[in-house]
Amino acid sequence: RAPLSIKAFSSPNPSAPLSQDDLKKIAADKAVEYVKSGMVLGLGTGSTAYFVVAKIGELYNSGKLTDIVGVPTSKRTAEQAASLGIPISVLDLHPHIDLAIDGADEVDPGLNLVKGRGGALLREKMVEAASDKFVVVADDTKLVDGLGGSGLAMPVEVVQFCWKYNLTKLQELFKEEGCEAKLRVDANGKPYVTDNSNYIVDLYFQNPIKDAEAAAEVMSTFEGVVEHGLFLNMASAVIIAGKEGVSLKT
Ligand code: ABF
Repeated sequence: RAPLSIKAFSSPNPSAPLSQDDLKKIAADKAVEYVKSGMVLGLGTGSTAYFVVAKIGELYNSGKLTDIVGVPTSKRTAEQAASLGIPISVLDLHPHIDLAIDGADEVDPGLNLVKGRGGALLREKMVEAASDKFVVVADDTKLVDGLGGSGLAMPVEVVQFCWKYNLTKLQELFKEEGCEAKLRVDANGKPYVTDNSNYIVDLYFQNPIKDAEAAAEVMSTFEGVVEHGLFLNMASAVIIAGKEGVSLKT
């Protein structure tokens, strides 16, 4: 992917303590600076992407952005965009996306990502892979030395049919990382069902994944694995907001 040329760095006011939401909003606003009139936009999912869509809606409604189309990565983002009056579409009608902006769960030093804790990984990966530029927005809690290193889930979307079969295979694949695989459940203790009617197996690692590229390749060969949360070599840039300021990594 072509690198982005804009360099961004700013220092928030040190006297005013910033919440995690403030940081997400700062990163989101910075990312929206890349949005131009006439673009087809991949609209991400999650609490940081929420601020991105809100800002795009604000600019669109004030007439500062015109002639844009958003391709949402989840039903909830589609609802948010539609509620703001942003024109929305789907990949089948807009297979070429100029710019996608989305959050992430983990960001490593090579700008590789874990995504999908919000449950939208399949549509996110499809939309972001179809984008000329993919800008990630995150607060600095998302930075890790190695993927899987946060101790939080790395999601894998699987078909409902014999989901346990894949859960066992995934756990076995990552046994050296001390992986525990769990079926994601909703607030009622029922299996969480994605926008695409699949289940999610969450993988918890004691140690970061040794070879993420190899792992991604192997997971993709498992019949019944629809998509996994490793987004490797996809990000054009990552905008990270921390207490010290906002930085752009390309
Ligand atoms: C999406 O939202 C996901 O890929 C990721 O799971 C999540 C990040 O959420 P948040 O911005 O709320 O931390 O981008």
